[in-house]
Amino acid sequence: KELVFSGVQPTGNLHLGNYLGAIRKFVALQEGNDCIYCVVDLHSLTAQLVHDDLPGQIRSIAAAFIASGIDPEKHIVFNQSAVPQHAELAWIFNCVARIGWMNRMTQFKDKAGKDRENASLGLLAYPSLMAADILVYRGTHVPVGDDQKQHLELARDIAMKFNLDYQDHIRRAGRGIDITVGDEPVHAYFPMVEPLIEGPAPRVMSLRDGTKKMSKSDPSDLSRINLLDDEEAISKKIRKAKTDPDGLPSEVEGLKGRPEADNLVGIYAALADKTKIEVLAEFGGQQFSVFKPALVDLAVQVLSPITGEMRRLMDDTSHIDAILRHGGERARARAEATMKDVRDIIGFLY
Ligand code: AQP
Repeated sequence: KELVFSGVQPTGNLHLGNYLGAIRKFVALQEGNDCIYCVVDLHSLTAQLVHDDLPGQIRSIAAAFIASGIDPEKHIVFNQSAVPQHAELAWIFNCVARIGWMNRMTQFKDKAGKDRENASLGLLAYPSLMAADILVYRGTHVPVGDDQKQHLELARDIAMKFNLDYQDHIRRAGRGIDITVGDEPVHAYFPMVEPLIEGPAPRVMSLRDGTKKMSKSDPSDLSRINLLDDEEAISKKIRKAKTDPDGLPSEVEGLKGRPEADNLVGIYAALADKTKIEVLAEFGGQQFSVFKPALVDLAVQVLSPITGEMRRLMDDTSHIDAILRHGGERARARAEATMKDVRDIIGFLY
C-alpha cells in the first residue's frame, strides 16, 4: 500500500482544473492505497489573510471531496489547522530549506509580482509547509496538477537535506531506513515523494486564453467552469470559450500551436476517460459548432451529480463537520507518531 497525500486550498470556488488535475485522481487512487486528503486552510492565508467565510470555504472543499466519491471512513479527510504537527514540522523545514530555493519558485514569483519586499513571509515559505503536509505522514505519492511539480521537487530536496544532515542522529535514534541516492548510501528518515501528474489534462487552461491556467483567482468567471455551476452556466461558458476558426484535426500533432483547441480536447478526453487520440478519432474534421455541444453534454453528465451532492452536503453542515473532526483525530495520531521521531532525531526534550 502506498501512502497518498494531497490537499486543496479553501480559497474560492473549486473549478474544473482542480477537479481534473487533483480531486478526480484522489478518487481513483483510493483503491489499494492508504489516502490522506486535506483541506489546506493554513495555506489559504498566503492568498488572502482575512476570509469572510473561512468555515464555509473549508466545508465546501470537504463536500467536494465527498461528493466526488472519496470515502472518509476508509481514508482520511480533514483540515490542516486541526493537526498542529504540520506547522511544527514546517518550522523545522524552514530551517532546512534555503532562501534561494524558495526564491526560485515560479508560483512565488507569479503571486508576489514585482513588489517582492511586500509579499508575506508565508507566501515565500509555502513550499516548506507543503513538504511538511506530505512528510508528516511520510507520504510518498502526491496527486497534483502540473503547476505543483516544482513544489514537489523542492519537497524532495528538503527531505534529502534533512536525511543527510541528520544521518547520524537518525541512526542513533534507531529510526529510518537505508536507501541509495545516486550511488551514495543514505540512512533516511523521510521518503522521496513522487508527484502523480499524468493524464490528458494535467494543466487545464482558461476558457478565455489557452495560454493561462484555469484559476480561482482569474477575475473573469467565464474563464473557468466552477464545480457549483449549473447546466446553463456550463453551457454558456463552453459556447463562449475562445477557439480559432479551424475545425478539429484528426491527429494530436494538429493541436500544436492551437492552445484553445488543445485545451478543449484535453478537457473532453479527461472527462470521458479517453486519450486525446481517441477523442480526435471521433471528432477529427468536425467544426467547434459540433464539438462544443458534445462537450457541454459530457461536462454536465459528469459534473451535475457532484454539484447536486455538494449542495446537499453543504445544506447540513453537521455531517461534514463530523467527517472533518473524525479525520482530524486520525490524522493527528499519525502525525504525532512522526513528530515524536523527529523530535528524538533532532534532540528536543519533550
Ligand atoms: N488549471 C489547473 N489544471 C490542473 N490542475 C490544477 N490545479 C489547480 N489549477 C489547476 C490543481 O488543483 C489542486 C488544488 O489547487 P489549490 O487550490 O491548492 O491551489 P492552486 O493551484 O493555487 O489553485 P488555483 O485555482 O489555481 O488558485 P489560484 O487562483 O489561487 O492560483 C492542486 O493539485 C493543483 O495542482
